[in-house]
Amino acid sequence: MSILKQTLSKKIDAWRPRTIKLIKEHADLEIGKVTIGQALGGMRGVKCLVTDISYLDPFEGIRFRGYTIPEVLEKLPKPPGAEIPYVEGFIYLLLTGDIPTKKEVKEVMNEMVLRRNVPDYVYKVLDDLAECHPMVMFSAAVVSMEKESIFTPKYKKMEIGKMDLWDPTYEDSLNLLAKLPRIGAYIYRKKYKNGDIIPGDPKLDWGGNFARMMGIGKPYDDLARLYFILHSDHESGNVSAHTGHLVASALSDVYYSISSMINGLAGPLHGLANEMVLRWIQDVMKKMGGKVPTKDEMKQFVWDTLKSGQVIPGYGHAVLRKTDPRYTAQREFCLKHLPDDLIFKYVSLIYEVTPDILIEQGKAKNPWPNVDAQSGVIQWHYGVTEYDFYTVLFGIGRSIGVLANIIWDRALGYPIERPKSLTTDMLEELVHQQELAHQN
Ligand code: HAX
Repeated sequence: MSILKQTLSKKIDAWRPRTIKLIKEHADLEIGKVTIGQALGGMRGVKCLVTDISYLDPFEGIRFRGYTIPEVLEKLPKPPGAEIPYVEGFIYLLLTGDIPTKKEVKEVMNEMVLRRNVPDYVYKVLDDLAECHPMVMFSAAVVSMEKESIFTPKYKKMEIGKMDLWDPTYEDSLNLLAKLPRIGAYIYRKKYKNGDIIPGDPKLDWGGNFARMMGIGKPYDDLARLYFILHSDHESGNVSAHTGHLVASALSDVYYSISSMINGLAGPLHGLANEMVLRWIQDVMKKMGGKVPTKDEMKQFVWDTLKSGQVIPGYGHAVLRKTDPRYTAQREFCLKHLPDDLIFKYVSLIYEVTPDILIEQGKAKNPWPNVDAQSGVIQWHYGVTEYDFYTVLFGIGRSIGVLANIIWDRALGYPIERPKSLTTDMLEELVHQQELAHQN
């Protein structure tokens, strides 16, 4: 058994008594209340999910297994000559909570290489869907591999007990993760580069191999590693993570779950926002004839967008109440590698003017930029100008966090998810009862 799987197995054994004790002895302890505003408002702030993979503080931003983004980037082992850590080490961290040694990372890397091979029929699916949006191709490719699941036949044959369900889920997850860079790069080259497919190199790490198969030179390998790490997880309640968790809670295998996760990510208020940001900037650029606008001109574009009833893509967040540290990490990459890029200048100018405007408008609870405000510009700089593709990159990264969550969901025996609904009549009756109580 690999060091990763052994370590994970030990961690699971040590963790289970904590969850069991909480359920057995403290199940009735209240952790919050739910208001009508929350029930009708997308469940904002309702505390009803548990994950230990990441935690999102509204003012600090994301921590992965307790580590901030700068800490993750500093502490994890890096490939020789690289600025950004191995994604394989980050996978190890999310699964076990431990910072791996170089040896442990190498072992995950070797395992990924062994599991990389994408079945031929997946390429056929992708070829047949090449006219569709890349997210459709991505989702279909993942679900088409369902027949590779190790979990599903074992479950059907009743070969495993509930406490062991995590084991085949782990195997499925690593098998799927290992294939995602190949699938992503194939979608890109098939759709936008005349099907000129570049083979992978088994000597390369997950991120480095993705950059190679995309056909883009350094430092795109570091960018790929950074991008996948930053987009991996944002605790459980966002649409993609929650969808993956929800579908998996029915004991659907990870191929069904991750395909569903991808479908949720494809919404313009979620993962597709990075595409919308680039579309919006390109539109402004066209109107400006390619020149960088003045501050006042940019303010006018932002106001025009708001007045036409549109949102400013890349700004606002359901939980965060400050600039997203994932935005900051990418901004730092831009300041180092592409400070003079024209689109980066637009992005910086938008950052200068937009928060004040959103505050003045007074609607958005968070006027600050999120991860999507910054991610497209870097891709564009390195030649990935087909912004339809950006959310596929997000989805490859997000799979890392969602799969880590699903493995732990199974390990801790989380049940099928099933919140309770009320009717509008019932809510009105509650209000009526409260009004009567006040009158008496
Ligand atoms: N521009 C203009 N108006 C905005 C806004 C923005 N960027 N963000 C929020 N608002 C508006 C909302 O539309 C809402 O208006 P109505 O009352 O008229 O419906 C009001 O402000 C209150 O919204 P909120 O409570 O601040 O925000 P929500 O939690 O409802 O929504 C969103 C969070 C991220 C969906 C929202 O901020 C948004 O639409 N942003 C633009 C799209 C975007 O960048 N999405 C990516 C988010 C990060 C992510 O998940 N990436 O995958």
